Amino acid sequence: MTTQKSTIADLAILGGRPAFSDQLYVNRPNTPDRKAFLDRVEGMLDRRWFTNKGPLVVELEEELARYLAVEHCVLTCNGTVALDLASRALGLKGEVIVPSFTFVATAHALLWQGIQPVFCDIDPQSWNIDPVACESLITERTTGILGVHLWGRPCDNRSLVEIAARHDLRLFFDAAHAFGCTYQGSMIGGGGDAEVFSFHATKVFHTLEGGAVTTNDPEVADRVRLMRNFGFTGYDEVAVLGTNAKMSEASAAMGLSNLECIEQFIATNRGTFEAYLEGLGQTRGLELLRYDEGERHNYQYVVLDVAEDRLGLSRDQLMHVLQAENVLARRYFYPGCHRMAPYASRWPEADGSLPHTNRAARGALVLPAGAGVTLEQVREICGILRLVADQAAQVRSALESDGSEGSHAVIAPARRVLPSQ
Ligand code: T4K
Repeated sequence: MTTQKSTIADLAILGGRPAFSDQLYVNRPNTPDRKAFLDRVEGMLDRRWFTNKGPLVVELEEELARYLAVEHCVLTCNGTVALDLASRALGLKGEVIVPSFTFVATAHALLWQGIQPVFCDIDPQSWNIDPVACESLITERTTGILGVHLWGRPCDNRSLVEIAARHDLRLFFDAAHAFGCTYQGSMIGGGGDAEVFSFHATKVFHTLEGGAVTTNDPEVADRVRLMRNFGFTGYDEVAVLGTNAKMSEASAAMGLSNLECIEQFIATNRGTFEAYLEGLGQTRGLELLRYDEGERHNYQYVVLDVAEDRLGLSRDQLMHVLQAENVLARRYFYPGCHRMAPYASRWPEADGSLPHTNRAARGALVLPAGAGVTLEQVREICGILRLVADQAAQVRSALESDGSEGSHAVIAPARRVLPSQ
């Protein structure tokens, strides 16, 4: 059920009824054909083989390697652990250069291995790691570069490859957002020494929880495979330090079933993105991040860049307005890893060298999209955004005069939606 808004008095944050009776989330999980998934689960139950190199995991690794046009795909239990394994398999230590404007898992995976993440600023246009800034951060302790294809928009791979070669560094990518996206026409997955995917439930392609390391280097793939299973080379033989990073058969059943629907998921995402594009038009102070038409994208993230000086409202004020309407927009990736614990206290000097990161973290607002959001709802969200943008000064003074800036918000600024904690 929805409520049309025609004046700012209709806004829920100022006392009106919420536009949506149900909460609209950023990227609810996609669901495949149920029968296809359940049939695979039935087979798993019949076989009584639930994990440890089961046939569904093996099949999914082959299918994904084909889809991503890469030699090796090693599945793991999640993307964060896949980052851990990739950094170990590449022999990284000392310092690794990484953008701060990313999900905190990217930096955590390095520090978890005792590697210092050296935060690099982003390019203000692409919001991806800036190669020039990256090269200026290389020291004698640097062993690698970790790029992030943020929102699925590819890094400047060519420049990064050149820098890595010039300084004899390892190069790998966090491709958590980039499933089904291309760089210069080739599927992301075979770049650098390795790429790492997240197949978390909220990703366009998911395995409930899951991840993968993909690479064209057989030695890297072998090392990741060994480490993912405690380092076992035989029943009683251990060759290297390892962990348990295996994917379960139930996850692979979901992955195989989702892979059959991937083009449909991407088409839905694209439809949602285009509806936002059309619905927002040229709204002052609200710029929708675009995708290069020359590449393939998965369109899973619909990202607004909110320019407070042009809009007349801050990004956080706009987020509170939307959340009161049950539009659960998110501030990914606020405030930037460098401003989070434990990085902020250990490397406080990083803040001064990341102006573009700090600007992006102040402006980015990710809108509900993907499964569970209809085109009609997108049009209505755009209507609210246009209403607020048209009368931003009045909205701001109303919010600031009654102190209700955040008090009606469904999610308080620093809180996350944690249904079960
Ligand atoms: N690198 C990058 C660049 C990443 O973005 C990520 C993960 C990683 C590495 C690490 O990969 P993993 O280890 O996670 O495989 C979410 C995801 O948990 C996380 O995977 C993702 N990036 C990140 C960008 O978003 P939260 O803490 O914001 O998730 P949460 O619980 O708020 O859920 C997101 C939305 O989905 C909400 O709007 C609620 C809805 N939801 C969520 C779940 C789990 C559902 O409707 N159903 C569900 O089952 O991190």
